[in-house]
Amino acid sequence: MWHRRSAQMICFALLMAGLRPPAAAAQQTTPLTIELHDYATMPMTGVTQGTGSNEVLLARVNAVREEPGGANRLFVADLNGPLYILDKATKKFTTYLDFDGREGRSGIFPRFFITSGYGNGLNGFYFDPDYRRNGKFYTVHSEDPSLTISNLPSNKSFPGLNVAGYTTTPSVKTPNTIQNEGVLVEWTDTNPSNTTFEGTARELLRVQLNTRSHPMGDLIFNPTARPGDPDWRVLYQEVGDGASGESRVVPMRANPQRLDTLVGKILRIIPDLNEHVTTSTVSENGRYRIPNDNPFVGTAGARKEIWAYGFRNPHRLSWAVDPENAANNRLIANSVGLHTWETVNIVRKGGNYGYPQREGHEALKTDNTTGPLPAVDKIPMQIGEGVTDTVVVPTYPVIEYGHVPTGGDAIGSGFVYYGKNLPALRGKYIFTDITTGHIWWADYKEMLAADDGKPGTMAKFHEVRILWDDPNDTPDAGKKVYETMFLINEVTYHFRGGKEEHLASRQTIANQGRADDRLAVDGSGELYLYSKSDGMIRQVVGATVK
Ligand SMILES: [Ca+2]
Ligand SMILES: [Ca+2]
Repeated sequence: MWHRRSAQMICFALLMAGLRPPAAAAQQTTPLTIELHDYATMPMTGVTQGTGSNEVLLARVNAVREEPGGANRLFVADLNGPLYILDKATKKFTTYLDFDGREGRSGIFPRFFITSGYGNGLNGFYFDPDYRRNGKFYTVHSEDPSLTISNLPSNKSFPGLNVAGYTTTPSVKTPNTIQNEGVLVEWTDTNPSNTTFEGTARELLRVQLNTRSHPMGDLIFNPTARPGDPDWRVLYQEVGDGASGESRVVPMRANPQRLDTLVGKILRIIPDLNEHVTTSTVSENGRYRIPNDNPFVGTAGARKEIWAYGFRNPHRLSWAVDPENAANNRLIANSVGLHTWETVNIVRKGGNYGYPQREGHEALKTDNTTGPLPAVDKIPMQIGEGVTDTVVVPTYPVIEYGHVPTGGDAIGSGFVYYGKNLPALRGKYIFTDITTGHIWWADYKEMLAADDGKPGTMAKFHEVRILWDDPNDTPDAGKKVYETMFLINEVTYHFRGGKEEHLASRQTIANQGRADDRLAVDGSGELYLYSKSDGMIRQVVGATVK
């Protein structure tokens, strides 16, 4: 009894002092096991024996979204170009659009770029919240700005796409050398009930990126916003830092912190020029509106689109919805770290997430190693090449894990589970590591509590094991339990004809290749897991704690 009380008091003292050590590794707890069912096999857009980091992936599936309104279709984006409609009943994929118009190919965009960089291609896809009525959806893709050919779309393979009047926008400038562009496009299908596109497209935004890493990608609408709410049909768009933040070129390195650039940011815009007309202004390029309540609207020299900043690669956004208390709803961004910390961040209006002066709960030094925070934990606000007199306290992640064997190399996506089928997952945030195929969970309430302004307090996270049926086994062999997705992906890669001995692309912690796993949710909040290495979509059909 005495010992227990002492331990409690020590814990209390640590907590009060803000000294609770960050959870760099998963906690030992009663394991949570999820059961996976092979749901759909993506058409192969990679090759079974190839070179480079991308073509060896059997399909670069990167977004799985359910058509709003309880329809029976999923829309699935492959970075290599196709946007498919997946019929949930027949599991049949239909190519709805194809972005790959490179070098005479049959797709839409002649400057489309996929060759290198893990995230380049058709990266983002999201439905307008009012899609059932307006047929609108949004995509983000990469283009090669060094090409001198036209950047106008072609409809040679998609005659229903009316390209008359389509014009591109001036690329938003990013300081220093440019190797990539991220392009946000609004599409309007006049007949959403069939499997073909007929209608128009409108370029909303084009952003310069310094390198081919960390592109513009994921996008999301607040799923709880309803007509009349300030957030109704307001788009949150992440833009990676284009690897500027790790550059040794000093002016480039500052880009994620600079409020006059769009890179290393999360943006908040109104795509429809007819929405929120009295509470917003029209953007510089005339294609979208900017809400008046964005945090830097009144800051001279700052881009008014910015909602939060100081990110490296916040490549996955999700919206945590607490069905019992709307005050707990949050936008969450998962950002891939440089050499040290992978992070889950609760996104605050105007928050500076510190990169490249912070990584995880530490300072990031100019030699790209991490160390203790400075005594005065503040960062000067930067607009242009100089800093301003304003200083801000950075916002810290709520979960972090290290580049260690019990961690991984690069955080994937995650979701707070709010579905009905898997009670064991309710209130839990479940997330992946891309390369190792680790899956973990954290308690969402702990994540909210860790969003306390203290760098050292983090939510704990816990291992998820995976029950899966190996197709190589005899039918009576039953399902086996796996520690991570890695072997499941490797077995399936070989089962589908993959000829490399191991999964492609060597990584430090995963060692042999990259599993490339991410989670998705459908309209009911049920979970799917998709993987590029083996080109599969799997459904989470069970979850037990024992
Ligand atoms: Ca249609
Ligand atoms: Ca904290």
